[in-house]
Amino acid sequence: MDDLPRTDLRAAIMWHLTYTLGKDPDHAQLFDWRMALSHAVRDRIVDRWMTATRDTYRADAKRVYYLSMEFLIGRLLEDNIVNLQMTDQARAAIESLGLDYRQLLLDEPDAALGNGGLGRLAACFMESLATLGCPAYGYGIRYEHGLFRQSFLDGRQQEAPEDWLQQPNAWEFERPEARFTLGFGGNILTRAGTTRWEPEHFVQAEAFDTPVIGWRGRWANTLRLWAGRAVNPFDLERFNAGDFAAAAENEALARTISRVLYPEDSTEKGKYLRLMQEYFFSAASIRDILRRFETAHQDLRLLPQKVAIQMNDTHPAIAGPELVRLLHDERGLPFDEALDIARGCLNYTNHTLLPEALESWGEALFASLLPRHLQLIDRIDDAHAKAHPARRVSAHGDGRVRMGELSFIMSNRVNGVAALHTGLMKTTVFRELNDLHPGRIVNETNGVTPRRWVHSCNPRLSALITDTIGDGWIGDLEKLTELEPHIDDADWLARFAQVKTDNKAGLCDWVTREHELMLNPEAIFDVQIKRIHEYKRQHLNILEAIALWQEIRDNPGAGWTPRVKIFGGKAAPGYFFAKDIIRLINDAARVINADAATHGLLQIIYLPNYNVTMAERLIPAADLSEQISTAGKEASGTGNMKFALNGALTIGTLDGANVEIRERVGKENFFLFGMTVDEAEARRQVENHAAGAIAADPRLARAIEAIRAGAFSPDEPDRYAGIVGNLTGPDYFLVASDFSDYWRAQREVDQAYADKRNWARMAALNAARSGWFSSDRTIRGYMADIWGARSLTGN
Ligand code: NBY
Repeated sequence: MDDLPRTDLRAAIMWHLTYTLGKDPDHAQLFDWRMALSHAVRDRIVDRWMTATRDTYRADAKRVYYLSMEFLIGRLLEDNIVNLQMTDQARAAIESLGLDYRQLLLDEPDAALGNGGLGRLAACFMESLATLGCPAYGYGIRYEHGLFRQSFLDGRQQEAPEDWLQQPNAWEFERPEARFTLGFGGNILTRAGTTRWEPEHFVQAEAFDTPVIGWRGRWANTLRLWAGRAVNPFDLERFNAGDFAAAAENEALARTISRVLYPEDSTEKGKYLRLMQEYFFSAASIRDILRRFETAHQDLRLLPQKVAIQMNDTHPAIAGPELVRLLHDERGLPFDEALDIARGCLNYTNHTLLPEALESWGEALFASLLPRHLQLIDRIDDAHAKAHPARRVSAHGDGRVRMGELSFIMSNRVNGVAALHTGLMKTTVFRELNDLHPGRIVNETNGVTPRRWVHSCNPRLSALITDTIGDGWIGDLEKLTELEPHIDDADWLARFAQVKTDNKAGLCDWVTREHELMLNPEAIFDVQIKRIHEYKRQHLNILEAIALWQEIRDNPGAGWTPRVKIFGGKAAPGYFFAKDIIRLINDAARVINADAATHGLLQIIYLPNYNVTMAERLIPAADLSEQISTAGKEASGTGNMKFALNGALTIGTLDGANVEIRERVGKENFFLFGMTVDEAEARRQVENHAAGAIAADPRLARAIEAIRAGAFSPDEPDRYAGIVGNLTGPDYFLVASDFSDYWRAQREVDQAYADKRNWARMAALNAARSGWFSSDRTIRGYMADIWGARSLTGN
């Protein structure tokens, strides 16, 4: 057996094909080649990874721990190749083997361990933490099944299990020795003044580590995901007695904990297994953090100097009481000291103000699973009430345990994810707590990693930018402002416009291949991709499309700007209104696309199974980014940033980070419409506001009437009675009241697009001025304002 070749990538691929995959090149499939390349790339990460770990120990540096139920990673092979700056080498090696490089990259399944923005943010943060050389660990769950696969049957969403681990995962290292046994249920014993929890059921958490390499390969961190394992996997007694299924029952139950990602991203379901998952991953992570700390330190009071823990939403909130329990019950520190230490380490990011999304648990369910934690939460509440006697805000009360309050009380810093959202946190859900703890709430506006969301996904744009200003922008995105002077150069602007044209052509090819549909490449590519939600208002978008269709039919010769409306996104399986919206879009698309009268002028396509990889295809080809949530409801948005960076113009409301995007790109380069937060609040108080808006806008009235009369569901005319009833009745998200202004803004888009040159100029200004929305900038903010962490690579 030859040694593994260390420098020649092609030879390393051949080596791994033989010795890691056990395949003869003559019989190797695309999968085998991809695995062989992945292993060869992984080898090149590992040395860097181990030195980074050693450097951290040696410097005794503060470590950041990012606890998140979700990491929406997508594919990793290209990310890793790009960050190691091996793209040319990898392509050449693969092509020399007679294979197609892109095809090989596309063979990798998406790691879809998240629902949407929250999970994707965690993945961008991991990449930026490594880029900045900040010693950090991501902690989460190694779900066997990520977010479900979506397909359409007669326009209706169908869900099928996702299976990314059917194939071996080249990036992870299983750590059978890194296990913690976790308890559930049971009793609390008090003896001689000390209290201990004696759980009844036990499961083990086993670690799987994935290295995360930063830009230019200077630093690597660890993403540690926990998998459920049985303490006693197999009951030999039962097996010998002939009860084979029961013999393996323990194992099956334990594995259930990490079996599936819950697909609900906005309504709190209060499920028993969900709370088990939350405790499982939080408790395993906290134990791992303490273990690592105790290998270097004896004095637990130093913990806040060495450890910063970020809770991504309230899902890991139980980490607070668990840390207090370990310090107090298990290590014997006085309760108040344990609480102070825990609070010195913990921080909490809020991602939503929607009341129905705030986690809370019935106390009976909570006590049945975590009896000791409920007691400790009461003591935490008491300590808080003692320190702030004037007002009573508690985590436990009225028969419920509220994770938002718990997280806030247990945190050193609490942050929102965009300026508007952070302001609203202070005046709405956390008003009282903010009064008690002024200064605890801070803002850290979201960002996205430029490596994946510009450089990799948009190679044409990346090449143009690098050709213009050098490649420094990839690691320092605010350098994009250096593009501005070139925008007035007609030749340069033509090249910029050509990038979009080529990307659109590429998307057209893909849509034709995959969906047998021809898109008009001259049209505005108008894209709304995100989870389906009433507050995100995909129904506002489709209503406008229907009204536009009717208007074009009335007046076909009016010089319409052609449009392709592209939708993508999944609905939570139990969110029936969202599923109706999906079906309506598909029904309307079928009728409108078949209409010869509007052919070439208006097309609607709903791409099934939207995921990270699809976003990477769509965003570079978009002209128009739909960010049309009801003001005050979208905490930030991150898709909005990706579109702007890739030269799409936004049509949007004053919501979330749209506000900051508009400030930066300039209001003349942004299509603003709709009510402000205050106007929306006031509008809701107006009696029959929806009916009033409909009566005042004949276009809106006609579009709703078409839906009501079954124009898009002739076989079942009242199919959309629910949607129509909502739009004409309560309309909490103010679709009707914002419609007229949305229509106006859309016609401005039409006008602007007709002037190709000026459109390109506006698009280029969006790209040049959006560099602030890099997650590198966001992470620097967390490091300085929240974690007190420093870079070990001088970044
Ligand atoms: O987090 C999103 C926000 O809606 C978006 O505005 C923001 O940009 C993004 C990052 O800060 N929230 C989100 O994606 N939430 C979830 O995916 C989610 C998932 C699970 C649950 C709740 C929300 N859950 O309760 O299980």
